[in-house]
Amino acid sequence: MDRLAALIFDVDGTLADTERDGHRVAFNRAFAEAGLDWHWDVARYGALLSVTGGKERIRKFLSEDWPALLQEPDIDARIRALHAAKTRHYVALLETGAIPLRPGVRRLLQEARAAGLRLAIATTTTPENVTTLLRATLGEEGIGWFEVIAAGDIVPAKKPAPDIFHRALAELALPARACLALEDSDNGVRAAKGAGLAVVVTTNDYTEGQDFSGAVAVLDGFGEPGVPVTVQAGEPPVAGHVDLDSLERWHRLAWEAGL
Ligand code: XBP
Ligand code: MG
Repeated sequence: MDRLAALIFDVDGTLADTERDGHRVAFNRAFAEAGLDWHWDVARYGALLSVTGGKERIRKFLSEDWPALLQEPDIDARIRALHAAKTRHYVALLETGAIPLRPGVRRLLQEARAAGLRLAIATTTTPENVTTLLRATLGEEGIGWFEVIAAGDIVPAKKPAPDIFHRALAELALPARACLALEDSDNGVRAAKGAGLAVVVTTNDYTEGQDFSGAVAVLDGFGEPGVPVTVQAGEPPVAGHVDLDSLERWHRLAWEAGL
């Protein structure tokens, strides 16, 4: 069995709770700026999260509420423009420091770095959203903590397709069996599993209760020393919170169980 050499993190919902108070707000600001009376409330946005990718999410919304618009010849350009505005609003919101990392993330990243583990990102979101989040939360040097940032439209198919994980593995030049994916959603688990990766899930308000079959562990967060996590599936972390020992153990257990 390969020793754990790299952690591959999802961003939205895993590194930070970005969806409800970040992406959703930015979409609504872009709609208002364009003079559209569309508004995605918390529940509607949760339903739309079944589709990953912002442009794809707008298209899904149109198919449900404004199907005739999808027939218009300039619709692709209009979606692209709306999405570019959304990215502008989202980046501006991140720059205010409004979205922190989830509890335990900074500690875990520091532990991994101290132990010589390599770090990568595999996400469907736009690359500048990732670098802005890392800069706003970890500082400029935080971007360099991640050897690989695989993001957005660089692959043809977004999660649940495995493409973005294949891309991250290729850039790391590591086999899937030497890595562990950290995800928050059913789409993320399917994508990671599709690329042959062991995957640990930390849920959030939008993803709890989803089907995480195939994940080696499902928890309600990373926790901190003295702030234990609740375990929904898999072996509980010995320390009570997610640390490097627990990640190495889950990685080993996944491979011993034949993934
Ligand atoms: C995250 C997403 C993203 C963001 C929006 O999925 O679905 O689409 O909501 O990002 P995951 P963009 O965490 O599984 O990667 O608007 O930049 O596409
Ligand atoms: Mg996610």
